[in-house]
Amino acid sequence: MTTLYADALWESPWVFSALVALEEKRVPYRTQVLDLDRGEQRDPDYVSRTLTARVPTLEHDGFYLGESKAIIEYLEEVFPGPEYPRLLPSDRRQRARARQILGWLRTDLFALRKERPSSTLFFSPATEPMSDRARADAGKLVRVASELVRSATATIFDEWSIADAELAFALQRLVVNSEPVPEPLGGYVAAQWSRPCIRAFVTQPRPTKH
Ligand SMILES: N[C@@H](CCC(=O)N[C@@H](CS)C(=O)NCC(=O)O)C(=O)O
Repeated sequence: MTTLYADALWESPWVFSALVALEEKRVPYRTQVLDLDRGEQRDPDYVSRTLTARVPTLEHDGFYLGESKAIIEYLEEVFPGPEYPRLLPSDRRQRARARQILGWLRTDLFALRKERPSSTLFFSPATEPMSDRARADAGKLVRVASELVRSATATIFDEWSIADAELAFALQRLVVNSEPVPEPLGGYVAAQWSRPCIRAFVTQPRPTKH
């Protein structure tokens, strides 16, 4: 049996990535939510099983694995293409580039991520204007995305990959907060957002946020 441990608000970009990966692979799984505000991730049993005590965590046949990128790589190995839909490109250089994008989205754009948090995608938009640093991050994101995305219906590589989902999530930080996003990026985000594996995350029932 496979279980994905997720935040109860369903707003974590890293839970997003893990759930999209499971959906894309079309493997049966269940979800278990943890209320992070109440510290449920610090339950001693969860801590000892998961090592790093965060979400997402994947449990697969008794093996607990944290860190979304590790989860993606694990799912890709356990449920490999072409038997299962791929999460990463089959071409070596494209696969390396996809890993570059995943790594970059986890380690850069901090001001944008702080001022346009993922909660704004699913609850309410930001009310404060962006700082110069967040604006610089937004400019970098748009520049990189414009290099990668050639048309609204295109994918970054020859086939869809998890990098498309994560890039669309990052761009949504601008779209939902009415920041200008040039075409074809706006159309690309909309097209990605209608993909069934992504809809599965977007349509998760969420509690009301206070
Ligand atoms: N690098 C990790 C980030 C995971 C992460 O930041 N998880 C947050 C929720 S978004 C969390 O579990 N926070 C609770 C805590 O650290 O106690 C990944 O990619 O999975």
